[in-house]
Amino acid sequence: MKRRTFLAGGAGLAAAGGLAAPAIAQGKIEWNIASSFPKAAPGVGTNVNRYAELVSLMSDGRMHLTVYGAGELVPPFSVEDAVQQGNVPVGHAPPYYAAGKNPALHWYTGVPFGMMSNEHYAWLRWGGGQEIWDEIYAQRNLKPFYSGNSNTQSGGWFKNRIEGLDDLQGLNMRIAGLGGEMLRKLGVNAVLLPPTEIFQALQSGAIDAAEWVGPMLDQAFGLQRITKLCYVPAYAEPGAALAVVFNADAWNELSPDLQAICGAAASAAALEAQAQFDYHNAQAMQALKDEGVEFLNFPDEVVAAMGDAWAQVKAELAGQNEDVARVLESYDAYLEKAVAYSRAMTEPMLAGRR
Ligand code: PYR
Repeated sequence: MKRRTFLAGGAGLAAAGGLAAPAIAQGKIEWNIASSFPKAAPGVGTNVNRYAELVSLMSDGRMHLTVYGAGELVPPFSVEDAVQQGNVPVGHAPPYYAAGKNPALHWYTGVPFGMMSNEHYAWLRWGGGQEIWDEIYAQRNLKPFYSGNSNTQSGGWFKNRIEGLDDLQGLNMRIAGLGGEMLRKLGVNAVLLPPTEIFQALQSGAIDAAEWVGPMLDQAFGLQRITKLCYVPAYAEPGAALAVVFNADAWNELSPDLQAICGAAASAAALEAQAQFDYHNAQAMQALKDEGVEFLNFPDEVVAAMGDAWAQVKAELAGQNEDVARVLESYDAYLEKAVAYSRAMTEPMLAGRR
């Protein structure tokens, strides 16, 4: 692949359609960062804004990232492609929005019945997950960083009650990630719409149900104005990670101290995001209940069928490419121990709370 220059005169990006500000002026790096999400959205939008702010503060203004939200520079599901092609040096997206390129990317956002946010970061940081991620992304000239997690999501907003498996047949549902593949096996017509189209599609009747994130973001997007039935938790998305991704040529042109700052800013933004989701999801859940929303659990037969369907999806994907096989081996090795640990520590703790 032809290498693109990001710093020397800014010619690379300027030539690519003027999408970015000139890369360097008087020693100052001025780059754009394109997000998959509306930049005013709580959680996902806060995360990219805070990342850019931290980079600027930590570099004492030597590096400035201008944030562009969903669709402002590139469409929400094309962020990683745009970064790979060098049309923008940095992106912000959940890796599974690019899983059409490689299904292994699903495990870098979240998978059904998989890791929750704390476990996911533990795997990335200490369990070898980041090393495999770096290698997979290097194939596409990208350098990824974990920048946060929504924590366990809501299973979806449904227009009608789900009392058994029959109620899923033929249901048109917006859902992201491998949860969509899992539900397809149970008769759901799963569709992936960009976040900004969910409200309209649910309101118009184009879809009968929608999974987005969790109480804070679902409330911000107004889903409670369309239906009062919200099923929890999302077995499809026990956690969903966000990432900041650099074009590797751009990354390699940064000085070591700026590289360290860009990495540390992602970790700091991740910690803040986790706290923001935890705090405001709890607030929003109560506010939504006060508005008449019912938080319901999926019936046992539906949960059991989802588990079986997920086992099938996973078995089908396992043989698809070497990256999936490597990720699965590493991910599942830690997940097994993490589940045993949380059964011993977290579940009794939660059960004992009054
Ligand atoms: C979604 O698109 O559903 C996310 O959770 C990010």
